Amino acid sequence: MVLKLYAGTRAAGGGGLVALVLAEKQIPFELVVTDLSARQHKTPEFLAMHPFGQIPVIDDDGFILYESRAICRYLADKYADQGPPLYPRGPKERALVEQAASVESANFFSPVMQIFRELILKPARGLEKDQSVVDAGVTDLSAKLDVYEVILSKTKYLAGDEFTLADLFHLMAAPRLAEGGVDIMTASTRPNVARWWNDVITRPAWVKLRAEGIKEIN
Ligand SMILES: N[C@@H](CCC(=O)N[C@@H](CS)C(=O)NCC(=O)O)C(=O)O
Repeated sequence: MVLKLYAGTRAAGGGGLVALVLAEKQIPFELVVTDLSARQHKTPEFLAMHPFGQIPVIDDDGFILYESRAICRYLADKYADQGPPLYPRGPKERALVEQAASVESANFFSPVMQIFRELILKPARGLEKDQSVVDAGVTDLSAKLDVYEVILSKTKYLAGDEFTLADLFHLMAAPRLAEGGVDIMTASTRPNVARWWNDVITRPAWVKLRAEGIKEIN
């Protein structure tokens, strides 16, 4: 049975990450469009798959998995032999991916979401942004990116010289900060971060996903 992805159609958030792994590795899948505005993620059937009632979820021949980063790891591992090696199997190489992925979730994601909520989510809901919250998020994220600049002055990507899940996880929300007027990822004061970010956001599979939305692969 073909793998099912429960997500929206936009390449955004966790659904976007999973769709990118599927695209990079050309894994066939069926998209089960889950409309949050219709609360399709809170039905008893959906909650039986994902007790927190969120997207994305996959159903791989009866194996149900939620949490986008866990899904990405599972798919990249299962399909290790096709497409780019997003999740290397050697213990040291994998540990370096996990190190950079932990940095993403512990250091990067929180200030990105702080800015994202104010600049993208609140206006979309007709709410006023709080500039002081944006400023605090930018200060926090800037300090983290100063460290990224050091790391990326030594390697092409965050876990070495290959693009891996650790880089991919940064695409959860940060690509939309520029839309909100925060061009922090490509600031000229951090040339290595800017080089890395431009490389990541111009990967052909990501550009296609952003332009066309999530499309099934047969
Ligand atoms: N940590 C989760 C976050 C999932 C998440 O927040 N999904 C959002 C859409 S991007 C959602 O389902 N929101 C509806 C809700 O939480 O009720 C993951 O990475 O999968």
